[in-house]
Amino acid sequence: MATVSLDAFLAEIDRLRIDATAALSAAVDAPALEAARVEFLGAKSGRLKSIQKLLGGLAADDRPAGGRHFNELKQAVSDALEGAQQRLADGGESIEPIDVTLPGDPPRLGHLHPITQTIRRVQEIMSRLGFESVDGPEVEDQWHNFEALAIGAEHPARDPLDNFYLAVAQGTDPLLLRSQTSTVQIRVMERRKPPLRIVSLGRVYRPDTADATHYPMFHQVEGLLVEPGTTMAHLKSVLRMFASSFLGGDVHVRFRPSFFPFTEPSVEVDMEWGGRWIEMGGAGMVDPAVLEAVGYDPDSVSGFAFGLGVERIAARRYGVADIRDFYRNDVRFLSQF
Ligand code: FA5
Repeated sequence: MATVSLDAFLAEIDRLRIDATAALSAAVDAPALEAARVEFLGAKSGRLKSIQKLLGGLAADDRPAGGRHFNELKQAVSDALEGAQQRLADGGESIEPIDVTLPGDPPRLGHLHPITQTIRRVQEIMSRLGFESVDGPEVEDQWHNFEALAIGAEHPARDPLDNFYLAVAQGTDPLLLRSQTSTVQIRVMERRKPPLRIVSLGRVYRPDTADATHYPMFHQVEGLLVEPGTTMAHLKSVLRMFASSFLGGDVHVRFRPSFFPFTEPSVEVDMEWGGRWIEMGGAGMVDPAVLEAVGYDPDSVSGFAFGLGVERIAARRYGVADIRDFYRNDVRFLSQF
């Protein structure tokens, strides 16, 4: 009989325990389980039998310990066999049967935010009046947000407390988040010659306290038309046509004398809502000083401009009493539109 050390014997026992439990738990049906049983517990040439034969090669002192480990192994493999038999008798792993005839879970369909829908609708209406949609940057310099619009250095609209100025290196021109879309009028007139009909919709920012008609980030729709012979009558017709297309033929529009540094004369544009007048925006004839600032000849062309609050016209259209609801991200509210 070949001699064998106790360490080598115990290593054999460990390997067999691992192989046997893996094989028995992997058996998926009765023939596979029987094959595993024969491999490990077979009376003639099972692997347990071979290990049992090694016992005789242990030194006499090691034999009691070896025998104890062998018996434990035999018990463990027998238990694993019994567990596997039970598992197959119970019908294998418990797999939930799938009823393929049941209807599936339909994915919830989303849609565009009401403000985005409003923006697209405004662009569509204005394009039918010949106004092309253009974009401008949200981070602006002082020239485009103020100076070219005749808003001088001392004008209160430039107050740091009324704007979101950005931190820039000392000595460089301050930048800010634009406070109005009138910036785009300047950018377009600087690049192009009249005639012009453009509309620009985008975000603007003001440190206003949020309430039912104010939000610190909101959207404006800016319109600009520059053509020879343009008058206030054209401005009023375009705004009335826009209002009746967007809000319905029965909407009342009111023009109230006002002041903006970049239009002359200037008006506030109000729309009637539930017996009250709501200010929707400002408008006027482009001031000759602005036309000159962008290199136009105020003696040969004139133009009008307007800027309306998108949240307010959306609120009027959808019957929303508080514009903050547009930004609460409550799907129960948003899914209505
Ligand atoms: C302007 O911003 C001018 N640029 C409009 C203009 C354009 C005049 C072209 C002349 C020619 P005003 O500050 O009034 O004007 O803002 C216009 C509209 O933006 C307001 O009538 C209102 O509808 C909307 N608005 C202003 N502040 C807020 C705010 N915090 N939240 C929501 N809407 C606002």
